[in-house]
Amino acid sequence: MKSFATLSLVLALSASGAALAQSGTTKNMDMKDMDMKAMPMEKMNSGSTAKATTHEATGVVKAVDTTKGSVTLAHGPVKSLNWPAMTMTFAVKDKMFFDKLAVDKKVTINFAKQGADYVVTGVK
Ligand SMILES: [Cu+2]
Repeated sequence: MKSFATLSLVLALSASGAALAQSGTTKNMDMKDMDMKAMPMEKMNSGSTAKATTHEATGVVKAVDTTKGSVTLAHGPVKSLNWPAMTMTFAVKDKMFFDKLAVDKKVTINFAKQGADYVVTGVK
């Protein structure tokens, strides 16, 4: 009888020990799940800060408007923005870039999104 009591006590202890170990494992798994859920959020955050980064496009100048401060470019795909090739107008706030922008000239520009505009930040 005494040995049975000891055995049942050992069983009870090992059972609770297993339960503790299991809850410990579950906790770790929850934390891993949280980490995995947090990762896309980090990507989204870095994506929103990426708006301030500059992009590069190579294309042919189609039109230049020094008064309005804009250049129309038939540019190739822009991978960093998932853009296909297209013809579009960029804002040119720094007038010195017009020295390098002439109709029918092939250029590589750097640009950044500023509000609703894509602004030229460099011309090669
Ligand atoms: Cu475009």
